[in-house]
Amino acid sequence: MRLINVAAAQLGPIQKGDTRDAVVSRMLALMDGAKSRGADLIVYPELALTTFFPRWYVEETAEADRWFEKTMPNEATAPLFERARSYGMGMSFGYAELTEDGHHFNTSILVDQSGTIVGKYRKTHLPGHAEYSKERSFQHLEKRYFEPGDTGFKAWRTMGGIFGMCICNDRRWPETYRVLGLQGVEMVLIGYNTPAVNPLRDAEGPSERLFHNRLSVQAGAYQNSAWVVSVAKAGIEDGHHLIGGSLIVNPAGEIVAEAKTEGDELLVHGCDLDDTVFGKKTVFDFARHRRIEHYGLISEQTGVIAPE
Ligand code: CDV
Repeated sequence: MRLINVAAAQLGPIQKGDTRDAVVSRMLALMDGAKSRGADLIVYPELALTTFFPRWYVEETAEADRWFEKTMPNEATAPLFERARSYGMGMSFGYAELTEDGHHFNTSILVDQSGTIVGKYRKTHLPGHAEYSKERSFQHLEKRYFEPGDTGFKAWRTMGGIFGMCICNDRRWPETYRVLGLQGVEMVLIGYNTPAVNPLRDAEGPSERLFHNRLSVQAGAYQNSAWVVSVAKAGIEDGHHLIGGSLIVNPAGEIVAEAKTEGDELLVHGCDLDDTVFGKKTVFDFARHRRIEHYGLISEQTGVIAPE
């Protein structure tokens, strides 16, 4: 048995005017709660330190730099690193990263139980659009403020297992989990900010979005025989509704814990990393069953080319 007690730390809404310090205080309160429930690892959502700023259009993108972190850890986040280290707790959270040479990424980090950043992932699948959109009832400007990530989907051996990360929209793409699965990933950590409605299609509302969240995460877990911990920033943020529905899913694809609120909420579950072995040695024993001679299109072609 290789037990890791994981805390999915869902955050409720963060308003435009909220300071980093106020957010970090809430994150620390969740970490204290996780400690009292014996957590070894705490997972926070995408862009955990700020409001979901890609919903706001600014003409000069440099004005959006105030939402970005130039270093990590930094003054605002140092208390998270210190407390996690003092608790011997691993940690993962997302933030907007501005690199020294001026690149902008939607990033997540994995911090081990000694407080060292052992993994960094930059979001690959950026949804939304780059210019102001009149057709939408609200903006989703990730393509304006971020570049597609340059890290790819890497897995890291740490904390007694093999861990990978992806961010929000990445969770909807089977390629994400499979690239991690091919590195033997045992636990995938995901953070998300998912608007409760589609700005182009009124019919797609909160229950459908929660369904797609479960569907994607459960499929990714099952098809790669890995634990998946998927954590929301939720609730009414700056007047805009984000779904909750944070999940911990086992390697059989079953939900073992699910958030009930749209506020700050902790899910804690003991995950045995050895539970990944059965699926990896049977139905999803990739080395025995995959037929890569038929998968070429997946990496050769981006969009659909229908038969004549
Ligand atoms: N932050 C995101 O990546 N959100 C997308 C929305 C735009 C659909 C998501 O996949 O949840």
